[in-house]
Amino acid sequence: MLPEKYKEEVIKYEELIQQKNEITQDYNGIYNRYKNPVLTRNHIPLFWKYDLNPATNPLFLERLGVNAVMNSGAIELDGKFYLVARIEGNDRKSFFGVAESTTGVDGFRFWDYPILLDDTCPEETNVYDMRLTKHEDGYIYGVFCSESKDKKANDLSAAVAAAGIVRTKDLKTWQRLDNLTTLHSPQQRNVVLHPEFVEGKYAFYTRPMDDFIDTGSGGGIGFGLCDDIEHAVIGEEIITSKRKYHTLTEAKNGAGAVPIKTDRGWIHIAHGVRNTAAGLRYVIYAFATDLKDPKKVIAEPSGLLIGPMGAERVGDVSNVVFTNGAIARENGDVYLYYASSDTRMHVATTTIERLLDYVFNTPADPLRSVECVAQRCDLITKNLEYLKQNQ
Ligand code: M1P
Repeated sequence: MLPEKYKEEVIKYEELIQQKNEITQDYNGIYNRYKNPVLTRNHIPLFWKYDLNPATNPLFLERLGVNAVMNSGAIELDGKFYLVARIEGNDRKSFFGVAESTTGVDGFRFWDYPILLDDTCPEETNVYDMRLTKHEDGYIYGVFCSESKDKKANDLSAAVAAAGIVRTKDLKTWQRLDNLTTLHSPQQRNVVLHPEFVEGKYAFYTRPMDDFIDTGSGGGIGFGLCDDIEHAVIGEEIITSKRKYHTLTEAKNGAGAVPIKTDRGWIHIAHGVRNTAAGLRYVIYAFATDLKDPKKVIAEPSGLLIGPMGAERVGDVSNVVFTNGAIARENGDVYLYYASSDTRMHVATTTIERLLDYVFNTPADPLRSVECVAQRCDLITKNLEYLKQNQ
């Protein structure tokens, strides 16, 4: 017999999954935000957390709780929306699970089992933040952070971040490949595989780092080529989107979603980090690169695209929004998936047309207050003139 409490919890769970999402009142013309997160820890199936058998769990206690569902890779397959979410257990270890929806803004439901990766790295303690690339070679690649203890450092929390690589055709069977080796960067996180060959090679956006938290001398988002995806090695990493003083990327930045191909260039949705008295603040920003040379930045709108708002500001790591997945549909609709405060997943919807307008027509950051005011005064003057003539 199933416990009565289980039946009550199933009703609450089904109500949550079937809850319709709504666009909020916030307007910026660039994208819509939504009232409800698309994935939270409450979206985790009860049978992942409870032992349902009263003989072994007479008090119906949660046995393996889940703390957060966040940073998710995203992909559309056969008209359905899939998120490969980072699920963090109460034990602090993260793993991946596939959640599926027909609308992309609500109704996400996890498949019965999380993804069990091949155990090929005995040193690996944690995995997280998978980016999903539909590559022109026919595979879907998942590139994620593979974290191990740094045994050389005299600090219990010291860790080493590397990029793990898996591939699949159906999100069900995954083949683990060698971790990425970057010859000139001791650590890597936020690595993204470009969807097309560049100069006949696999192309990765990297994030050169000297240390697990600090990027140190790493100047921004890197770009490197490799011949063999099964044993991927990158030599030179050329910086594409640079970190800049007194901007949102001052402390660090990192590639986010797989770049979106448009007729005017690749649109990149990334994250930038600055330090504050309250700790690191993570926001999402966008830029465009050249269609033929995807490392060459051709448009850099000023400022942030998405920043944490309202309840998004609070969570396990507060004041953070982070993206590692977007879906651009054939009809031009774009779904940007982002996590808030390392706790839950949201969606923002827009279109290629609006993203292109934003990326190419938002003025660039002049980098100094006085010039930023001049930029704004120029807009005000034009608007006041226009209002005078049209009222
Ligand atoms: O806690 C915020 C984010 O911190 C890391 O991002 P970065 O490597 O740019 O510092 C990641 O671990 C990410 O998972 C996390 O959301």
